[in-house]
Amino acid sequence: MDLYQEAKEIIIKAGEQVLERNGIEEIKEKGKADYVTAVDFQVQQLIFKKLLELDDSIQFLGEEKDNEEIDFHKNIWILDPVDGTTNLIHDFQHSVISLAYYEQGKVQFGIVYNPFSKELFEAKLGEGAYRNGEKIKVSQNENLSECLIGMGTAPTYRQNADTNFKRMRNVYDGCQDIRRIGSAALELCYVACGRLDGFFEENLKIWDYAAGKLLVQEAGGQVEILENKVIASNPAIMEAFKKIVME
Ligand code: 2AM
Ligand code: CA
Repeated sequence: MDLYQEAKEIIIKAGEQVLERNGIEEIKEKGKADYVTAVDFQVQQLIFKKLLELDDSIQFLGEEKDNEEIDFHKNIWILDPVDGTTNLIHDFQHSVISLAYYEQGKVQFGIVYNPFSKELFEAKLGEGAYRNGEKIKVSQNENLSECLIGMGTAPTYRQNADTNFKRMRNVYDGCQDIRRIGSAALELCYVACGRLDGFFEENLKIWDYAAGKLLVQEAGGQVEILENKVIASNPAIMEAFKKIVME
């Protein structure tokens, strides 16, 4: 059995449930601006049930569950059933399922699927990154002034808004323009395929970036996780970009 192929099929199938948005009106606020809907729970449940049928020895780490028992010395599925929940609530059509498989201290493969655009981003450790079967590469822009940068607002940490927006202003002053898509996993995929030259967000969780990080690296880019900040870009601008966001 090919765990990777099977997982991919499970994710694509689960995408149908995201598209249906059944139960989207059942919204809970887990914290300030931190939402979960019945769709998030249903999709997580469906995927974990299917993955369990594949191999019941692999642990599950998922956004919508208690992950206290996870042993990082053993194998783990890392799932965000809906990355971009606020987008899904508003039918903004930029939400993805993000799944990573972690073994021997490393993410071995990552799959990010946007059911709205039917774009599937995938990467296996050491084997490159792909979008719908075609190899992808990070951009080659060398000057930050020519770069399009994705930046998250870390919406659940409103107390940091002044700092976040000041940082965003600093990046904006140094680059061509900024974008805010609302799904960290998708933004990392956009860095991987060169639509964005860089991405930054603070206070992300492992399920937001586990798959996307591998995608960027396998597409020739760099990802640094520093002080709870995720910085991703093509290698040429990394130092200049990092300097601004870490100021
Ligand atoms: P989510 O939609 O799965 O919550 C938006 O700024 C990005 O940050 C999204 O990828 C969003 O993921 C993530 N995000 C927002 N609040 C979060 C939280 N409390 N924990 C983890 N990720 C969060
Ligand atoms: Ca989520």
